[in-house]
Amino acid sequence: MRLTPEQVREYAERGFIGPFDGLISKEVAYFRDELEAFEKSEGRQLSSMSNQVRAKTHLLFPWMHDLIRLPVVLDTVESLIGPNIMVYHLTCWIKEPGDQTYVSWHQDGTYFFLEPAEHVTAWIALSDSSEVSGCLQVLPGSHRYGALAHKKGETEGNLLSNGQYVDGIDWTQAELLQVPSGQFTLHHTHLVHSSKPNRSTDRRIGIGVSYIPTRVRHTGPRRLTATLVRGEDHFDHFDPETKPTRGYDALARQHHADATGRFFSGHGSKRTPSGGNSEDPDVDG
Ligand SMILES: O=C(O)CCC(=O)C(=O)O
Repeated sequence: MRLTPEQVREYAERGFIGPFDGLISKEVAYFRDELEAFEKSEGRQLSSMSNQVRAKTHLLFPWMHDLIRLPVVLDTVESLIGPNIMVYHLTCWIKEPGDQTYVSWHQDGTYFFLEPAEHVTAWIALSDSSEVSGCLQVLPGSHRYGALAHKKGETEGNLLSNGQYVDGIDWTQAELLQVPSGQFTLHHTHLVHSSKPNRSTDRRIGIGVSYIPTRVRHTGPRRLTATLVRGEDHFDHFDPETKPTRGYDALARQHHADATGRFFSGHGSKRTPSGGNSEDPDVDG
C-alpha cells in the first residue's frame, strides 16, 4: 500500500499521516495474546518493567520481530524514505487503565542523533487509542521547526525517562491522533507530540517503531545496532541485529541487553540542545 503523491505531500506539510489499516482483528489478538502471555509468565505487566525491556523488544520475541516487518507498514514507510529500510529503535507505549501515566510534549529526533534526520515512527495500535484512552496529540507542521531545545521535567508518571519537554509553543493548534486497534500512523522525527493518561477501561497498547533509510548514520561515539527489514544495506552504519529464535531465552536477552546497552549509552559525546549531557538515557521515542 504505497502512499499517493498527495499523501506524501500531506506528510511533508503536517509531519504525520494516518491512521491506516495494518492488522485485522485476528492478528491484533495474536500479538496482544503473545504480549500478555509473556506478562503472565513474568507475573507483571510490561508497563511496570524497565525502559530497557520496553525498548527494542523485537530482539526478545519472534512475534515482535514479525510485527516490525508488516508489509503494509513498510510499503507506506518506503513511500517516505525509500526502499532500503532499517528499524533503529522500538518502544512499547503501554498505559494501564486509570494509571495516570502520560507523555510530555517532545520530539523523537532530539535524542536520536541521526543524520540526516529522516527517521519515521510507525505507531501501531494493539488496542483502541482514543481521546479517552490517551491517544497521541500532535502539533501539525511542528516538524518544520527542526530540533527544538528540551527541558528536563517531571518524571513522576511520565513515560519519557527524564520527563523532557518543549515549551513556549502555541498548543491551541494541537490535534488528537486517534488510532483504532489494528491501525497505524506515521510521524516525522521532529513532530512535537504528547499524550494524556488513559481514562478508559482497557489498556492502551501502542508499539512505536522507528524506521530509517540505510543511508542515515548515528553521530554518537558508540556503534549502535539496527535491523534491516527491507531492501539492502550498502552503508554498514550499524551492526546487524538478529531475530530471536525463542521468546525471551538467554541468547535473545543477551543480544537485547547488548543492543539496548549501546543505545542508552551511545550518545555520550553529543550534548542536547538544552545543554544537558545526553549520556542520560532520555532517548525514548
Ligand atoms: O504513545 C505515546 O503516548 C507516546 C508515543 C511517542 O512518544 C512516540 O511514538 O514517539
